[in-house]
Amino acid sequence: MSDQLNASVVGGKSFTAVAINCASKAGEWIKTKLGNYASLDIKYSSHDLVTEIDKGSERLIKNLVMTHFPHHSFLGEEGVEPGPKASAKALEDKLDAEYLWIVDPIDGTTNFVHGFPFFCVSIALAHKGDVIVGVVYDPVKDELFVAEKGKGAYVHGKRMSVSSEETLRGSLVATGLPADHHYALPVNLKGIAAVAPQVRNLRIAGSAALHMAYVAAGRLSGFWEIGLSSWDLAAGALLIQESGGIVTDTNGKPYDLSVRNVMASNGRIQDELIAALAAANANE
Ligand code: 2AM
Ligand code: CA
Repeated sequence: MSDQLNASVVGGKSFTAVAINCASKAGEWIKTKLGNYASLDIKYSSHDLVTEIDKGSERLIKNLVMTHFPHHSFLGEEGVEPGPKASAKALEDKLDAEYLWIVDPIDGTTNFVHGFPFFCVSIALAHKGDVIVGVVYDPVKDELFVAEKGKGAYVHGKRMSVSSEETLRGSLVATGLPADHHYALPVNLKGIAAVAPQVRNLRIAGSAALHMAYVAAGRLSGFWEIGLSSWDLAAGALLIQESGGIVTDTNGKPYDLSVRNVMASNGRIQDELIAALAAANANE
């Protein structure tokens, strides 16, 4: 057995199998709670919501991960104080971990709260800061997106590859409307004004991780957003890289876990998208 294989199989369960198990269990549970939850908290602002379902989903995932890998570190959105400073600090504190699970228990909480069926569970495992497993599960469509570093990315068991669009003109591109209305939203609005006239059309569906999975699957040719956190991006970044796409920050710096302003695409339109943001002074 190779060292690589040894490292990723502990107690008979592979990292990827545990990630898939966690995402599908949490996703199925979340789906049963759609339109059926008791409490809603405002986190950072009225645009930043959390329900007891987010917290329950994270507990479920954390318990399962810790049962299999008690010595691994865990970074989940709901274990961190709200706000960009706290999320950057929480990642920094754990970046040295040998194995770090990075979890968004519901990405697209606002959609979940409103019954808009576009949200997912996002689970990544990083080894010494490098994402080696990424799983995104959309329970509404029962779609499981899975990537292992160096081994490709799959949806419904079929290998994914990014779209072949060469130009912005022919591209469907997504972005987000950030919850931070002081800094990130105004920047992204400038980007939207710049990019919208250049692409076939823009989509803003409210889940960064699912948008990233759609870039990996070739359904979107690009996605960017300002002011995200590691748990929004880690799994989706590996999905895209393993599907032949490119993930950088909005200035073109290669993706790592600290990236908050993301630009992801099929690779072919990456430079044009970054240039469009730069020309509008909308890349940070
Ligand atoms: P979330 O649903 O897990 O919070 C929408 O633009 C995207 O931004 C979603 O993926 C959402 O993830 C993410 N996001 C990042 N920071 C956020 C915040 N403070 N409030 C709401 N959504 C946020
Ligand atoms: Ca979330």
